[in-house]
Amino acid sequence: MLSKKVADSVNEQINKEMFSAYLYLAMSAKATDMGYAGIANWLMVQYHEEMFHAMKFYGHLVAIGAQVDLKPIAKPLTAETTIKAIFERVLEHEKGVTASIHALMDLSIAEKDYATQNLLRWYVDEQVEEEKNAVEILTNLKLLGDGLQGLFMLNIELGKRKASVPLDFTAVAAG
Ligand code: OFO
Repeated sequence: MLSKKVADSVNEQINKEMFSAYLYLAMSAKATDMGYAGIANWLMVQYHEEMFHAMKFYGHLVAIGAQVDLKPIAKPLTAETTIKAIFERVLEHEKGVTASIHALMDLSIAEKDYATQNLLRWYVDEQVEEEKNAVEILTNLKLLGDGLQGLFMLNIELGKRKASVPLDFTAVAAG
């Protein structure tokens, strides 16, 4: 059984993952508006990844018999006007998520919640990957240049990304 503190924090984290999904969906819409379908594809895949992260936490609460307590999702503000600024925001956002996963791990250790610690190890690894992906895209932007030619190449590259998580969350949500 989860302690109340851990259950509350997992519910908060579900909200953060849902917000992440919403943010990437808004960014994807923005990239589409700007004419970059490939970049919009990468951000849409990221939206799916974040929904999967949220539902994996949801499944953990279900499996352990703790209450799911969904909270309102904030409006994602996307003031960025360039592709480079969008990916800088992606990296900054993921660093914030990493910090909240680590805080949740610290709490689970303090509460001697071994099941949640095991689950969180998956998220710790996932965050290494998420930050690495954003850094790689920013490095490519530096190498290719963020002029029209560079963005054209990046658009083709990011258009190849495919979802690596199931798009039907029924199984993961069942815990
Ligand atoms: Fe982007 O890793 Fe979840 O939030």
